[in-house]
Formats: sequence, structure tokens, C-alpha cells
Amino acid sequence: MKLVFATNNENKIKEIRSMLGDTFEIITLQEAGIDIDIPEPHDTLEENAREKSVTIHNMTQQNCFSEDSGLEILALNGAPGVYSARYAGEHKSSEDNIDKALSEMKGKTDRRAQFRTVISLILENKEYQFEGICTGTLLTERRGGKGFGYDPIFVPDGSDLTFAEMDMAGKNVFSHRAKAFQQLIAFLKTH
Ligand code: ITT
Repeated sequence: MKLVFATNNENKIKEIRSMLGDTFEIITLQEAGIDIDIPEPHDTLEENAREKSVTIHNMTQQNCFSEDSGLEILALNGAPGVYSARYAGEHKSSEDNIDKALSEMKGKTDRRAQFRTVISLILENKEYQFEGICTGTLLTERRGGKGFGYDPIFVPDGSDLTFAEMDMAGKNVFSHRAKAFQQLIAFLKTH
């Protein structure tokens, strides 16, 4: 089976490809000849994920999936959450986003946070969603050079390493994206 992956994030493509096995094949937007900035106009991961998959489905008429992810920090009432990609402002870097998170968390003793991923799948014109959550702790400074986004400041429960200190297989043992993706695979195996 082939599914178009509605994302412009190279890191997501790499992580998902590393988990694929022989369940299905991914077609990237680039491979599908689509060059658009997919809209994310909503206030929830669920609505944004749906917006992305529906947009690409309407353009390709092919089965496809998208995912929307965010870092939810307990002491910040769930921020940056759905706004994780642009926490420090539009067109700011991941480094700026991390700096903002560290600064907002200065002096806070409750460092609990979670990453959450919502996958939206469109299969034969019907939409299905799958969620993956990874709970953990936010550090006060960066550690590690791998991964992307907020990886250098997040230690998942059950590990002493940040996501940025793990290789992709190590991150997949814990990650929100891997958990959501496992559900997607299990679903596809029964359809
Ligand atoms: P799309 O094209 O798929 O929309 P995006 O980068 O805009 O790609 P999101 O809207 O889902 O993706 O934004 C999620 C942001 O949250 C992302 O830019 C990172 O800053 C952060 N993030 C998501 N997953 C992460 C992970 O596994 N590790 C670290 N940070 C992550």
C-alpha cells in the first residue's frame, strides 16, 4: 500500500521511514510534486492534523496521512502545545523556541512535560485519528546534538538521556511519534 505523507518536515519523514518495515510505502509531498505550505490554522493538534491530511487528499485524491505534534509543559498550562513550531514567533528557529521554553520555565520546580502526536489518516475517503504521548522532564539546559526541535531539553520517562542524545532507534523506543505510528500500523494491518 502507498500513502502520501502530508508533511514538509524532513525530520518527521526520517523518523517515520525508520519505523516503516514492509507495512506500506510513503510518498513524500516532494515525490508527489506538491509544493505548498500546509495550513495549520486551528487551536488543537487534532484539527490541524485533519486540515493537513484533508488538504493533501483534496489535491492528490490518494490515501494519505499527516501528523501534528507539540510539546505540552505542565507548569505552563500545556504551552507551547499546538504552537510548538512557532513558540518564539513566525519564522524563528528551533533554537529560539528552546530559549523561550527555558526562559518561561526559569525557577519552576515542576518540570514535567509531554510530547503529543496526533496522526490523521485518510483511507478510502474516511478519516481516522491516532494519538501517541510521551511523558518526561524538561532540563534547564540543552544536552545532545541529534534529533530536532525541543529534543535537546526533553528527557523521556524511563531514560536518563535526552532525545537529542539518542539515535533514532533509541528515540523510537519512547517517542510520541513512534507510539502514534504503531497504532496506525496496527490499524492498517486489519484493513
Ligand atoms: P508539518 O509540515 O508536518 O506541519 P511542522 O514542523 O510544522 O511540520 P508541527 O506543526 O507538528 O510540524 O510542529 C511541531 C513542532 O513541535 C516542531 O516544529 C518541533 O519544534 C516540535 N516537535 C514535534 N515533534 C518533536 C520531536 O519529536 N522532538 C522535538 N520537537 C518536536
